[in-house]
Amino acid sequence: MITRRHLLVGAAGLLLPGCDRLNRSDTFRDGLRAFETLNLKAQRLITSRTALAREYSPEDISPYFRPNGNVTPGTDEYRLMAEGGFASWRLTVDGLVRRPLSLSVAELVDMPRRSQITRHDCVEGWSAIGKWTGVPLARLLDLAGLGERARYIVFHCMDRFGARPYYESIDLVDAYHPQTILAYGLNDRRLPIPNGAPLRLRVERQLGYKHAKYLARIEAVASLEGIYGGRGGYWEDSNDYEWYAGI
Ligand SMILES: Nc1nc2c(c(=O)[nH]1)N[C@H]1C(S)=C(S)[C@@H](COP(=O)(O)O)O[C@H]1N2
Ligand SMILES: [Mo]
Repeated sequence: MITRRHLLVGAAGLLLPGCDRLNRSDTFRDGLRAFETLNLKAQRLITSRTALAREYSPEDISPYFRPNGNVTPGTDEYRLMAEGGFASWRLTVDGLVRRPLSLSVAELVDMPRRSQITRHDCVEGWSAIGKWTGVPLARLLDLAGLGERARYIVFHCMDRFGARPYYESIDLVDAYHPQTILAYGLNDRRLPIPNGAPLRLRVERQLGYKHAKYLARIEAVASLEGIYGGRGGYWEDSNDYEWYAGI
């Protein structure tokens, strides 16, 4: 991965040997100018991935947060869990991690939390503003100890479309973004079933379909190859949706 530091160190490195002599060369100066432009472009690119999504104020919250896609996993197993207030549900964190985790809702609620009021944009052409509360994904990944070969985080859901389970994936830039949270709260209440109870992903720099609901398992992987259709998500596999759905 190219970091901003690499780029800056690279630029400084160019200036070190025999500055005076080199500065007299027009070719060198042109080259340096081109490099600076490239550096600036690369830096903007990185900044745009790490920038925060806009956060709104409580007055902006939509009176009704429209549910979309599956509005329940619809299985007997899920119905039983829901009846028991999701006390028997666990989130598994595994794959390329040093310490696999199994966490209850109560344990997640006890962890450091973040709330954010953001706008959800669906490709189908609607938006809604909601207040989400949950655990920063970065916290969980640090707790599990992400392995060195890990490049993507895969979110396995409890619902399906026909035979295909819903799933999604993001890279580590988004996984460690401060607004990427696993939400158990919507508008200061427990997450309703239609919106993904007991836990759903919020990845605020991307479109609605990336925000996986009904989470059961988070898996750290080196590659998306071999996971279902290999394109990193249910809609990516079945309908050619973009894997990176930036907004
Ligand atoms: N597990 C699961 N996650 C999902 C979906 C789904 O059908 N199943 N639909 C996606 C789509 S297209 C959108 S727009 C949002 C909708 O979230 P909402 O139901 O809270 O509005 O969830 C996304 N995450
Ligand atoms: Mo959507």
